[in-house]
Amino acid sequence: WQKLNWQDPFLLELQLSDEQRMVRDSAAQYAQGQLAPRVREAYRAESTDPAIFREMGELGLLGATIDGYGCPGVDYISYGLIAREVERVDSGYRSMMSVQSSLVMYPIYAYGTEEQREKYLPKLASGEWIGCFGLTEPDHGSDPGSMVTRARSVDGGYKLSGAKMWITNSPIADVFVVWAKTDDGKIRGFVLEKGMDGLSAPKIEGKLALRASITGEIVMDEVFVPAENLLPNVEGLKGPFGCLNNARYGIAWGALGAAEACWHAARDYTMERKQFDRPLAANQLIQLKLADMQTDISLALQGCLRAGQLMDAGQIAPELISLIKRNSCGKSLEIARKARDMLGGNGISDEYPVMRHMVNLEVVNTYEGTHDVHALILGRSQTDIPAFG
Ligand code: TGC
Ligand code: FAD
Repeated sequence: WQKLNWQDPFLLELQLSDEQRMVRDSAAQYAQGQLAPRVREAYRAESTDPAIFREMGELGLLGATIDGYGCPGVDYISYGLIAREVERVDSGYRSMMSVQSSLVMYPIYAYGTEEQREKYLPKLASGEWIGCFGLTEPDHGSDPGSMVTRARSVDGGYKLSGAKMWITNSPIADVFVVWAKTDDGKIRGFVLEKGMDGLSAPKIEGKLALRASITGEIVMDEVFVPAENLLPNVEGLKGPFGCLNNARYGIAWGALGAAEACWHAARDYTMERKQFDRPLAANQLIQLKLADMQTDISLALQGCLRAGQLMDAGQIAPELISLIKRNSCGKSLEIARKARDMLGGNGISDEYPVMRHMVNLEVVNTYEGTHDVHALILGRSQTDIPAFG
């Protein structure tokens, strides 16, 4: 019998290849060395440093699964490991990275022309350009199929009108992947660029979560978009959902990084802190919480690893991605709430990362399909009955 490795009960480490460990180590080194020291101030000031994109670009963390165009072409397990390391510091930093990678670079790569790939991907990969993804609208969030943003055909292209809401990176974006309905009512993807007439991206102020990641609107007032900026190779909701599959997969790994940070902080704190003349960790109620955290995180990581193998083999069903996204986010949020409680009054201070992770995870549990919407996706897959509307 082996002694249990309490931090890694399933020995995930031994299930990784040398290359996956190398990618993970380089992401961890960057996250702990460069991101961790500045997150507290960024969060307090609600400020997003655009230099982070260039730093991530230098390390090959943007569009990491894409082969060519300045991207390293790593596998999906490596992509998950990167998300976990970045989100161990802050969900907002992972958000900046995963929008750029899965929601901007991926659709240009998968649905774009060769000219579009060559024009946009290298600059997005290096972080010289920042991208955003506009699907959600003020009145259409969980139900994006009802969007009202329109792309009217005109001579040489389209005129886009409408508004997108809650868009990560939009106020600092150079490249906007926007989904709109054309004259025939079909959903199509368009690449807009900063500076186009009629395009603006005001910041959403007053966010109480994900404060290190800037969020805004995209407002389009008859924006002329040339025909060559249409993504030609997809139409319908499967366009944006194809991108969301990748992003949701990354979130499933990432949320667990945030949960691990909370678990370890709660363990360290309760080992040190004494009440009633003994460490808090000596109490059964505290140990129960630590055991639950360990169990939920380690089982969820194994699920993500298996999903990554299926992604890499091209055998994954989107519903399995819903399962892991929902499980990781829901469990991580519960873990962060418990950890916050275990730190007592100190749990509300930003001297510790726990409350920041907790409020961030409220967002992560909501975006890219809410916890309940993913339950309905899983319900539909078992019953063939859509319960959405
Ligand atoms: P439904 O009838 O289910 O599907 C319409 C068409 O889409 C296809 N499809 C998919 N294709 C690929 N992957 C998937 N996961 C797919 N899901 C659906 C489907 O096959 C169909 O194709 P076709 O060819 O037959 O037309 O559509 P519905 O309107 O009934 O959808 C229902 C529902 C609830 C599942 C869906 O609307 C949904 O998932 N809602 C959640 C919305 C959401 O996730 N929004 C995310 C916005 S982006 C974001 O939050 C970024 S935050 C990132 C960050 O900062 O990190
Ligand atoms: P709603 O759809 O109004 O849902 C509200 C509540 O109702 C939820 O609890 C939901 O589960 C529930 N509900 C909805 N429908 C049903 C139903 N049929 N049955 C039962 N319950 C239901 N979007 C983008 O396009 N790009 C981005 O980059 C982006 N970044 C974001 C960043 C942040 C910080 C946030 C907060 C959001 C971001 N989003 C982005 C939007 C996000 O995807 C949506 O907020 C999310 O999809 C939910 O939509 P909604 O906010 O309109 O909530």
